[in-house]
Amino acid sequence: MTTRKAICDSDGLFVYLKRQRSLVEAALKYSLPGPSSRPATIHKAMRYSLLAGGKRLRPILTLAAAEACGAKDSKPALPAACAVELIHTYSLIHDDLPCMDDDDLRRGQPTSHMVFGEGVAVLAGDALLTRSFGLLAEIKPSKRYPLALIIEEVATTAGSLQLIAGQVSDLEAEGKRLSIDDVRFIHERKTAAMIVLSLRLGAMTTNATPQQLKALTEFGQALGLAFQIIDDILDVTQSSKQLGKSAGKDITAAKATYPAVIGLKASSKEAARLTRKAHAALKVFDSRGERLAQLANDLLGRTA
Ligand code: GRG
Repeated sequence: MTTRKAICDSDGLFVYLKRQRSLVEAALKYSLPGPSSRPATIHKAMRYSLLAGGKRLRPILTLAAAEACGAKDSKPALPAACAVELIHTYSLIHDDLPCMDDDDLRRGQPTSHMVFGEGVAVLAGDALLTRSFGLLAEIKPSKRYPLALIIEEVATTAGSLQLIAGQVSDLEAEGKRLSIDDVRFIHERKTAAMIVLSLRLGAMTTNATPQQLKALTEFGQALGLAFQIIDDILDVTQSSKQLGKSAGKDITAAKATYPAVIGLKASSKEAARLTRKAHAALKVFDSRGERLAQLANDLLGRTA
């Protein structure tokens, strides 16, 4: 049996991430109509935001979850991995719109509406979300998880009870004094839900056992919250150049964040505590959970 140490040594995280990113990038390129498909503007806009880089965290988590559940090959999980990245990119395009966060920089380049105008940016987001369901239809369902169940889960996560619930609560919270429970409510929906979904899709396409699915859900809940707390911290401590998006916006817009409510030091401690909690959830995977554990550590230490 492969030991934890053997997995780390055989392929360092840096090499692993590079390989997984290029796999995801190649699949994303083919996931959309070509840039000259008529009308070219919408397809250019979709590709502009989707192929602008980004960490590709969510699809990488989908693939890593599949591996943790025993997948020998990334292929069966790839349509789901691409689908979560399309949904994530749609949410970024819409979040940047003047009627939302009104941002002009994303993934190190001008935001969609700055380049294509608001109308096309709204439609590019809509079209990415719609296309994600087309990709889900390409999943070869495993025994335990029929396609209808997968689609229902994605729709619920991207819908008014999770992702959009987080965004609405975030908009309504601007300028208000919130408790840490209120901030957690927003972060769990706006950020953690998509991270949980990414992991669960990897598990479901690999016919995970209920125990494995539960463990990945717990891992994702803790990791997702830690990820957003770190994002809040980086917004205060890093430059726009470093982040590839506008830094310092949370304070300007009086956003509900962990540092605003409990301070920077306590926020860092909470992110570290949640990362330890995420690690604990991986117990059931033994050495197969090592990649996910490494990813959680990497995210805790990230600077962009
Ligand atoms: C449905 C309009 C609409 C919004 C949904 C997800 C969301 C709410 C808005 C996106 C903006 C935002 C600040 C979300 C929080 C999650 C987050 C930290 C996103 C950035 O994710 P990264 O850092 O980005 O993984 P890259 O560019 O690396 O993919």
